[in-house]
Amino acid sequence: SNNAGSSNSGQSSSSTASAKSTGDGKSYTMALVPGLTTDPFYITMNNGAQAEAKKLGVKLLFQGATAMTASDQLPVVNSLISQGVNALLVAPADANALTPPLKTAAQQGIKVVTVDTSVSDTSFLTAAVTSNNYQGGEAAADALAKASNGKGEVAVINFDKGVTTADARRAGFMAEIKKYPGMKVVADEYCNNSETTADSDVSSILLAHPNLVGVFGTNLYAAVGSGQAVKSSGKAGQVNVIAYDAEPEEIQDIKDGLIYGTVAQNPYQEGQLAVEYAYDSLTGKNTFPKSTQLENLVITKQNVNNSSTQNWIYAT
Ligand code: T6T
Repeated sequence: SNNAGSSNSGQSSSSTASAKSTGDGKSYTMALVPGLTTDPFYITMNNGAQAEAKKLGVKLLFQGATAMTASDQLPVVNSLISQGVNALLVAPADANALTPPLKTAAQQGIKVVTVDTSVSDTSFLTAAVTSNNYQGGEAAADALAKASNGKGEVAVINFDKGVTTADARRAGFMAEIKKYPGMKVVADEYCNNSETTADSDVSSILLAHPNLVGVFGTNLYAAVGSGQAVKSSGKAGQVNVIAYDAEPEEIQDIKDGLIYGTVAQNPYQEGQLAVEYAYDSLTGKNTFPKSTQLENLVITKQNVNNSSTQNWIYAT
């Protein structure tokens, strides 16, 4: 207790007091809690959110962990609630584990907006902003079927279980791939957001299924790791990788023929909208949609160099 100005304790301090002054509509403090702070997807989202916050004169914190787990997010969320932020924009790392503190926050008048991932019980949310992840999974299945002329064995490398985006992508993929009678899913695994695990999973799958024609990596870590495994097995071009997201490395992999295509999202706009809707709610303008699903863009060698595609590439 040597410096009141740097207090993180949640006790009264000047920064806590200003974050709580909700009456004037001018000094709102919001916090964006991403899935993980080091991920280009969430970095791009933060860029969009900060741009919108600046426009509206809102203070926006960006706080989270470097691992996408509920246990890493819980202390961050709890600390922001006790600091008295006006709005929490959060990408929950689990569809259920974050619900109790988020619900408490909403009961205290904090606007809770999920962005990217969400929660199973959405009743207490101010808004939910995400991409159409089910459609993204379907689009991945169509791209994989196209790349392999509608036949062959394929694998799915999911990034996590119990995360709404991951589960929706997998569900969309599994439903759509059934429409191709020649395609068969022979492996359905989880890499826990680790490129290294995705790499070793796919290396084993390639040994067990020498006729494999394709892999769907359901986020950037799953996809980049899958691409590495295909490359080191010497099967680039023979085993088609369909990725998710549009990190610069994935875009380069498409140009190099290591990844056949990717389902790109628009995290910048997700961040913008989350701030906008939270602000609208705080200022009593309740005309925004409660649930928003943005469109994806499938990027392949065909359109990777188009000027309109360049806007979809994530920041790092
Ligand atoms: O695919 C995105 C995001 O949509 C997902 O929820 C978690 O992984 C990413 O952040 C990419 O790493």
